[in-house]
Amino acid sequence: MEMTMRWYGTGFDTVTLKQIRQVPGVTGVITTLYDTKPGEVWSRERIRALKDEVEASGLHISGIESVNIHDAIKIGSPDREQYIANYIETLENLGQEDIHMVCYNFMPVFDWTRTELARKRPDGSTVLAYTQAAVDALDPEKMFESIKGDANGSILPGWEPERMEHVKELFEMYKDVDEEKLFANLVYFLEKIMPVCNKYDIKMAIHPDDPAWSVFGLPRIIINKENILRMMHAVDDVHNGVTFCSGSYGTNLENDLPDMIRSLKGRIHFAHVRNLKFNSPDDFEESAHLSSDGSFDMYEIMKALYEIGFDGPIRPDHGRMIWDEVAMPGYGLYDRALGATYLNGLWEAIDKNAKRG
Ligand code: CS2
Ligand code: MN
Repeated sequence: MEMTMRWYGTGFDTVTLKQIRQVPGVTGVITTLYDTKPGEVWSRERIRALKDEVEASGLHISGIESVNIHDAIKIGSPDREQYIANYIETLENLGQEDIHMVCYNFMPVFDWTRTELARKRPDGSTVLAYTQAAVDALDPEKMFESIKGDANGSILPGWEPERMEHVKELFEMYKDVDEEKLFANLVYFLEKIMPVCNKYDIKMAIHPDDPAWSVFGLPRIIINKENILRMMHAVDDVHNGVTFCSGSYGTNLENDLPDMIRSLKGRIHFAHVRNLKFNSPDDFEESAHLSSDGSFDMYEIMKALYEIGFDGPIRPDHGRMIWDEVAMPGYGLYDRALGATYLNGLWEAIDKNAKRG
């Protein structure tokens, strides 16, 4: 594996490449062109400029998170052909710039959903949290309004204000899309992009739905072992792969994370590793990465990744806000750096133990 951190780009991220470079063991970043809209073609020039900037800091681009999918593709409307063609062109440009891993998601309307961006914990840190009761009581159109005040002035991934202004219309467009239709639209998209992925060896890595169940009545499919394996078989090409995000699959306590990892051997191209602390099955908060701070056994998760021979990029996922840092919720420097170091420590121990037999 290669330890990486997510970086949103100059002008969007409060964390600098120089700071990331100083986190021990981190050699790459997972980045994006944050100001492009879903459906837009990424030009080769812009990709090259991003690459040059990252490389000048002594790091390199380990993959893209995300090239977002236009709603027309998820809905399956006639204009999807144009958006798929644009996506292929973006992949072509990424491939020509020697970038080989692309993370994306197939969630309708909202990307991840949390009900609080700054829940205070006993140690004074703040974390993202989710309570089902709050979602049930909320009008989806107000969701964006209700959380944006806690975002420390940043634009949250997947929650771009321009899109959120049209939430009502978006819901309307998805009204005939059920789980089966969404799945068929995903397969349709993947079949169309596989040739360019094969040509440039680009590994597509789908991010799970977060939380791993339907919210506001919208269909959600990347939620458990059965569905993800169905997707892997439907398009049985190594370039159709997975971002294994422990914090997203882990929202459903019925998902056995190490078992899921083992069942996806050879198809995990990217890993997000973070912990959650459950206060009840439908109230959780994003704790520190350490096993003892949350509900997951992080050692078992890392060991499963090690045992399947995972060799792609891995990153700490959301971190807590600590030491008075002001940053995009989940994406401060300090707690993610602690997370990266902890995950590297687990990996070193697992590796040495395995080698000593
Ligand atoms: C990420 C997702 O910040 C996060 O929760 O894990 O936003 C992820 O980047 C996207 O779903 C992938 O397209
Ligand atoms: Mn994730």
